[in-house]
Amino acid sequence: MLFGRNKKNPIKIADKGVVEWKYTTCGYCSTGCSIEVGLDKAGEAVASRGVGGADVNRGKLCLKGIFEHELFRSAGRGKTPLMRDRYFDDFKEASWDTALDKVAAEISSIQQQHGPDAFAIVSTGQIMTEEFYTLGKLARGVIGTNNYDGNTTLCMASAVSGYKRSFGSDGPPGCYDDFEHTECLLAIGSNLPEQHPVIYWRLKQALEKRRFPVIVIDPRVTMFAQMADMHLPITPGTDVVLLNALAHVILDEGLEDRAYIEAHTDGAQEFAALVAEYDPLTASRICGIDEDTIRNVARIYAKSGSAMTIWTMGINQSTHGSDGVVGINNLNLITGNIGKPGGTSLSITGQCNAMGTREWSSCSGLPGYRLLEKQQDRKDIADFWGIDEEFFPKKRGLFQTDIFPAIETGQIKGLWLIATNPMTSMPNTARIRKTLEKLDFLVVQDAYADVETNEYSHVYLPAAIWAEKEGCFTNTERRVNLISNVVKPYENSKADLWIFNQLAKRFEQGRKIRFPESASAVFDELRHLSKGRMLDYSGMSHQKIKAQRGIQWPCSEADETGTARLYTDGKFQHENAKARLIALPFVDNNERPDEDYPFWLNTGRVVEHFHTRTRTGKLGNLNKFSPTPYMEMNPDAARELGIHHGGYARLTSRRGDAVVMVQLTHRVAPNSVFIPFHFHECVNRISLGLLDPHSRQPAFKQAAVKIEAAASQAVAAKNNATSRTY
Ligand SMILES: Nc1nc2c(c(=O)[nH]1)N[C@H]1C(S)=C(S)[C@@H](COP(=O)(O)OP(=O)(O)OC[C@H]3O[C@@H](n4cnc5c(=O)[nH]c(N)nc54)[C@H](O)[C@@H]3O)O[C@H]1N2
Ligand SMILES: Nc1nc2c(c(=O)[nH]1)N[C@H]1C(S)=C(S)[C@@H](COP(=O)(O)OP(=O)(O)OC[C@H]3O[C@@H](n4cnc5c(=O)[nH]c(N)nc54)[C@H](O)[C@@H]3O)O[C@H]1N2
Ligand code: SF4
Ligand SMILES: [Mo]
Repeated sequence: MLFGRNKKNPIKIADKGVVEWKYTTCGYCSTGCSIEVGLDKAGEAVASRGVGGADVNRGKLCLKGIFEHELFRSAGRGKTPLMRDRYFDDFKEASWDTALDKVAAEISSIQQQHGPDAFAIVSTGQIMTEEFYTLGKLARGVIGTNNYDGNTTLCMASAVSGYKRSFGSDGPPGCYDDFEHTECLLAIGSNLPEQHPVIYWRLKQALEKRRFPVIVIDPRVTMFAQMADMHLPITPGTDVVLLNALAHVILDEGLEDRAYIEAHTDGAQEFAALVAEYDPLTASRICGIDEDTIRNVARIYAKSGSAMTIWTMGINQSTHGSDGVVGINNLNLITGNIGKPGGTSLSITGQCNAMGTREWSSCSGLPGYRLLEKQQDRKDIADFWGIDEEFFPKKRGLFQTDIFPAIETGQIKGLWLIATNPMTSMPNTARIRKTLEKLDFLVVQDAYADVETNEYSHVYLPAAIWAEKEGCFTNTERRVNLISNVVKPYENSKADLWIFNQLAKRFEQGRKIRFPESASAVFDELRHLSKGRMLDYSGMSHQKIKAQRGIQWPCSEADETGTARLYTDGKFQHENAKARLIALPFVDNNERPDEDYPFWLNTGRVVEHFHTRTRTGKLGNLNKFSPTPYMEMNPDAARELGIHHGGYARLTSRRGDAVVMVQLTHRVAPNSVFIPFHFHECVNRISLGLLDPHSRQPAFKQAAVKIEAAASQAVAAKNNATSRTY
């Protein structure tokens, strides 16, 4: 016997028979880990491993990355184009030519009958930068609709808007290396250990070398809150009040960096006058954090040699999302914490390439952070593409969250969805269903044919996924990294870049503009268009990016490596090069719990799943750890309602209802519940999603619900019915 009674069973790592490792970058979250995918003798992807020499992850991966190679052959992938006349008919298989001819013909016919903006395009944060740029060229330069946006409106729009208001441009100024230098970390509405596990690991590594205070602001006791030195369980949706109060204490006690404020900011007086109204006592009654804690946090932050703030959806997905971001920037400007090691406002991005779409897709403007509103920017791009400048609109069109209501009212007749699944990810599922049913024409371009939104399409275009293609992603810290091609596209699916190029050929203007076929040729256009600009790519190439395992922009032709931080010279992107301190009066406009709907509904994510589970729902090693729609509920609240751990509960809001399994936990307060949004026909049936006035981002984190015990699992199964089987 190999294993005698006294011998331990040794851990053996299965030999997967890898004969070659290929370099790529993770396609889930925006951490941007470098991955190598192992191929066996037959060329099948059989393993994934972290890349040791990559600065981002230093050999580590989280559990999603470890199983990423299983994606390529996972259930539900689209094999071939599909078509039907009405969305409730059966699909018929079609050739690529037939399907693309149909899409082009429908776009032209809708635009001729109802005007160019009656056809809308909604894309994603999950395709390559070269694909984004090409889609932008097609949408803005060829098709010419102004109703073109991305799912980043559900995700990063508030960060973008806040950066623009404060600094004059989008672009996160900091980087992960700031953890190595900071003397105080404030984390607001971010569950880093679950949603960006490898950034969290970088933080833990910094803390092992040198202690500094970690302060977490989140209504829930997340894993991050548990490890923090201080946890501030804020009243939902009131972060702006707390941020104003922190500034109040700093100015009141003379702890600000006066020299920095005078040299580099505008608006200090109006700002000081507004925050004077937010004394800690007044603020505590709104945001639920006691006045001594407010004073204490303000002093720790302002007295640190350098201090930084990170945030994610707890800030962005709010009716005060953009203001929350500006509030964070205000705090860092008055304490002189922008552009220095360990001093920064670092928005933790969501999707793998949410940054790439912000930089290059033309969704909100034109490539390279150019604006439709600026004549010179329109001219630059029109000249480079070889078209008439007048073809561009002079201001941006509708955001994603305004495109859907415009379909509802009949202003928009046709829609093209690329790598996004609004049937599960948008608030108020019943309303979205009705909206999609109204469309004269819907084309869904997705790697998975079983994505819920496809139930309403007329044409389905099967896309290749992740490392079946090649190109770049930009991560949270502005690092451009390379996805090299690892395996061939699944069955008859095609790279998004190929699909965009083929479609361009079907329009007259598309034959006038040049559409390079390879990702590296597209990349050359990005280098050219970014030369000398804030997001300079001109010193990068696919080879150089791979050799350095990612390069942070700006990287000019003269640069060997990229740049870790922005605004190190205190010069900002507003015309007078100053940053703005902006007064933020708080308006209490959320749906709040009341007698009829007594609980706060909070929504978010779990570590095992990515978004609407098109991918992670199919991978055994991920789905088996989190297979069921569930709700975190406080045991005291549950007892009063006769609800049990492991039982089922029905939640009702003013929009609809949902049934979930109950997990009793003190992570949530007695008047709050938390539900992950990954499951179809679940929490977005009841969410509200009021919009932020600046960013148009939905407040997914605040709504009011009532809760009752549900009779049995059968009810749950009926209510959560999905068209998928696993
Ligand atoms: N495993 C996994 N990782 C992911 C993703 C995924 O789906 N799965 N998605 C990626 C994407 S696209 C994104 S955008 C990020 C999101 O990453 P995170 O924003 O970190 O994740 P969420 O769970 O959406 O929300 C974060 C926290 O906000 C808190 N919150 C709710 N309301 C408030 C409030 O009013 N104030 C404050 N201060 N906090 C509040 C919630 O309690 C929650 O703990 O994750 C990325 N990483
Ligand atoms: N209640 C609630 N709702 C939320 C949130 C929340 O916190 N709470 N968070 C919001 C946020 S931050 C986000 S980012 C959104 C995400 O919402 P969605 O973007 O709708 O969700 P995903 O499941 O990521 O959809 C991406 C789709 O792209 C497909 N795909 C992947 N790679 C490729 C590719 O290379 N090409 C093509 N063509 N398709 C591909 C996938 O199969 C998948 O169907 O959800 C939002 N909704
Ligand atoms: S932390 Fe994000 S980028 Fe890194 S392996 Fe996990 S999902 Fe991928
Ligand atoms: Mo996101």
